[in-house]
Amino acid sequence: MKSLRKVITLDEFIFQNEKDFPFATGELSGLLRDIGFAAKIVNREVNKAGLVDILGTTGINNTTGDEVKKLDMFANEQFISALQVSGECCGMASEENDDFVPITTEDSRNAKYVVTLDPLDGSSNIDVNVAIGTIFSIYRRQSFFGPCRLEDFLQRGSRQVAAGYIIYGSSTMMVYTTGNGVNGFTLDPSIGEFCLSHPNIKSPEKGKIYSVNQGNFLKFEQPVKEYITYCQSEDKLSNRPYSLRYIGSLVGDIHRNLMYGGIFMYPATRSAMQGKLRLLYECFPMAFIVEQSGGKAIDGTRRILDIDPIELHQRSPVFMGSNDMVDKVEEYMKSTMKVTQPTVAAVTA
Ligand code: AHM
Ligand code: MG
Repeated sequence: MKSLRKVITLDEFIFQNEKDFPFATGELSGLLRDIGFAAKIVNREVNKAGLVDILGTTGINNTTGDEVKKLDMFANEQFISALQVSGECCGMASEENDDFVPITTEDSRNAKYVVTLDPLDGSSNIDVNVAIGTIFSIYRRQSFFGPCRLEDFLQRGSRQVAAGYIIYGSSTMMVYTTGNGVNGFTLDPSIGEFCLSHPNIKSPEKGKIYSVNQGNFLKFEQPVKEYITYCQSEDKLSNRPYSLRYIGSLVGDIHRNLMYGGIFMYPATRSAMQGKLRLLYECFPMAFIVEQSGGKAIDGTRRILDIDPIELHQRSPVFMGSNDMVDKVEEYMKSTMKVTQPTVAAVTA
């Protein structure tokens, strides 16, 4: 007879794990459940994207200049309203909004947490059925009470209490961490529940995939070019050349590399010295997940999670994934810096 395994739903898992945190009051659990619920609604609309008149652009540009698609706005509104009624969160900052949104209702204004959010990342892929995703981070507020303030959002990545993503792909998954490993849940559409499918995700130590927009090659800094050339060159011992895989959808690229091992890079270019990706909405949460799965995330020379943000929509170059690959690119970045930085003797001569 086929052995039966108990299905653990996201809600059950969150509840079980709450008991492992001493003094847990259930607020963080409530918040994670609310995010999971909003994700199901967004998933329903993403699945219908080809059918209803929700596709196409609004013609409006978001804060960082990208064209906003209708589905982005729907996802943004959906997550904002889920958080507004949650009662566990005093404000949120979204990639789609210029400024943070305080929640000032009686229930929420003194709540402990703030959330940062990229409601629908990779939106240029919506029209062509490629995986897209939602990315979120949760922080404990810095201010003590009353409406949240900017300082509540401008915290370094290492202060995240939880982070996760939802991937709307061939199946829909929610992957998250509360700093105690990474777990993945697949949405079973027949029962409408996220079920634990990938417990304790560990990214392979050694990767074989590099993910980068290679069209920008000529615009990259020299050490990045050299690292890419290293990935392409033959070496039996280290299993090179590595395979290039790039969807252009951060959640999809990171999720695949988490499963198979690899490095994701969005380096600085001549025209975008800070790269493209946003520190708060994309780099911090993904770096937290990657580190919690055993990997590493840097901006070239610094640990991503140690960067102190100075503005909500700040961007950062990013290199993250399997340890051995990130170590290698860091070696290239640091060795070139040593060569190009003038020594004290040279300066004083
Ligand atoms: P978005 O937030 O406007 O959707 O842009 C972010 C996306 C990421 O998902 C992806 O990693 C990156 O942009 C791809 O950029 P490019 O097309 O320049 O390679
Ligand atoms: Mg984005």
